[in-house]
Amino acid sequence: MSSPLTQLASWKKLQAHQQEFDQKDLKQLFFEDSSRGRKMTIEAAGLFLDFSKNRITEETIDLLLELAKETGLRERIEAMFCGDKINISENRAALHVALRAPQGEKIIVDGENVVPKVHAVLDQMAHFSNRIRSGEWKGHTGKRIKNIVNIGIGGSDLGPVMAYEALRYYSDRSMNFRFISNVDATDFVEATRDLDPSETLFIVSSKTFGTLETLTNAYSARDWLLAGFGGDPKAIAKHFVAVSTNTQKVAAFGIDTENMFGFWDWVGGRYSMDSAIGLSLMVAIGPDHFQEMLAGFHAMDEHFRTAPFERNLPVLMGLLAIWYNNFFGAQTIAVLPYDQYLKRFPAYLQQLTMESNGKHVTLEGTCVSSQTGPIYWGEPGTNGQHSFYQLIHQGTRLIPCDFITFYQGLNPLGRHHDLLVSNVFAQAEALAFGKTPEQVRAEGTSEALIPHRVFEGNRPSNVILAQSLTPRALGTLVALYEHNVFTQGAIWGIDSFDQWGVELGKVLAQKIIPELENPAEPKLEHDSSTNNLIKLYREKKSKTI
Ligand code: G6Q
Repeated sequence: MSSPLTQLASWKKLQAHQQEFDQKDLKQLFFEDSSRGRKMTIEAAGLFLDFSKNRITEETIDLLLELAKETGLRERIEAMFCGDKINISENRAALHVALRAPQGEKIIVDGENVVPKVHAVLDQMAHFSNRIRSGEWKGHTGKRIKNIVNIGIGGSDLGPVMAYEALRYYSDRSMNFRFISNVDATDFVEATRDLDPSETLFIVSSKTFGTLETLTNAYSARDWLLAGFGGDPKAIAKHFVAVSTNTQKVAAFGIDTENMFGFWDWVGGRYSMDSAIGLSLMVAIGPDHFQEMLAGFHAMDEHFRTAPFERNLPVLMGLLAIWYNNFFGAQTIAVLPYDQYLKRFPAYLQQLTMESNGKHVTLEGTCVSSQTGPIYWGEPGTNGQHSFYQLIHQGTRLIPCDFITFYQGLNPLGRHHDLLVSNVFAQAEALAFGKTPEQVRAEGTSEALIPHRVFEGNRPSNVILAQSLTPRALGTLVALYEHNVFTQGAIWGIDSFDQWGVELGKVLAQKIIPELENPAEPKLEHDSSTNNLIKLYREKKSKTI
């Protein structure tokens, strides 16, 4: 068994090195090297990263690279790209990179080249999307489909909805796109209340086709649709398609498997938005834009696989996350997109990062020796500035921030874009350099108020810029975070591709469902709190209000 991470020579050196930062702040680092702001930048695959406002020196990078070497990051990357079964607890490959591999590439899983299969499904998706978009695909009564409703949850929802919102600019505005995920009926009712069943198509997206929330919503959708067609089951064929790996269950639900779009067990849910799970997105933006997005993903994949680590965007961002998480005790990372179309990006990243790296055992099954996955969170700027930024600027916690913005906005309007981007630069500057008591005093502030108005500064951030929010840029950005997460997981030596932590609650819910529904008083054998809550709910649920 390999020695614990915290015993590695590079880890110990990083611990010692971190102490130096008690004396050195960002202001001093910039003062010592006036070219820092230009030097500590990288441009790759159309993304520009300024990482100069981090609490690092060149030595920090060297030591972090040493850690990457000692933990075998290069070998882990190769293992992923080669289709090795790196998801060891599920005995599967994690091959989302194959979803965007160009035709002609070879990626072998269990002796089979999977790239042709990927392209066959992409062609099937394109054919279907074109038929819907052109109006050739008609509903049961011959009407054109105007409403697409994706039913899915977790990885089968967050990616499609994030990407649809992100690329809405490119979407067919004569159509409506809705996403239903929650088992709370409100989600279903609100998403369908103004829709005409004869113009509506449901895409039931579920890798397993066994997920409680998705199947409950799919059955409600079927009832809703049949009610609109006087109960005629023939209507299903024109109004339901499925995205899944489970043909049998799709057929059992009553969806013609001709109208099923497949993918494979080596695509993890949270890594699936560029598989058939992205079907609703492809209908929205069209196959060509979808292909452009895949090209963006692929460009970042290539960069990640081939660029030297010191010039490698995802590797550097992953190492910086480790630096703050493990050596400064930072518990969270804020992702702050300054583009309204990216409003769902932080929510998407929450799953990608925390389901992947929220693990407490190593690949060998022993307890990790250090903290693992930080909490990712965020909101689009500038809105966040008027709510939680206070804590980032003046609170007691260290919160590294990723600012994301574009040189050009998609909706030019007066001064808006300059004002937006000025806020990115100003926030990063304020966080890094703050405001000293002397500066506050010089503004004529009374002595009593000075402590309240001081900004310590020395708060780290990355600034990520791209030309504009194109499908390609979105693909590149998502792949950047996928590989950033991979880098972190590889350093910690954990399985970033399983998610056993979501299982226990699901199993317990299955036991509780009949205890809530059974007309006869059930014999409850939970703890006293759960028993009491169940009793209370049973008592109150039928009360007239
Ligand atoms: C993601 C997880 C999880 C999954 C959902 C939906 O990595 O596996 O979020 O995507 O539980 O699962 P199905 O697609 O099987 O319905």
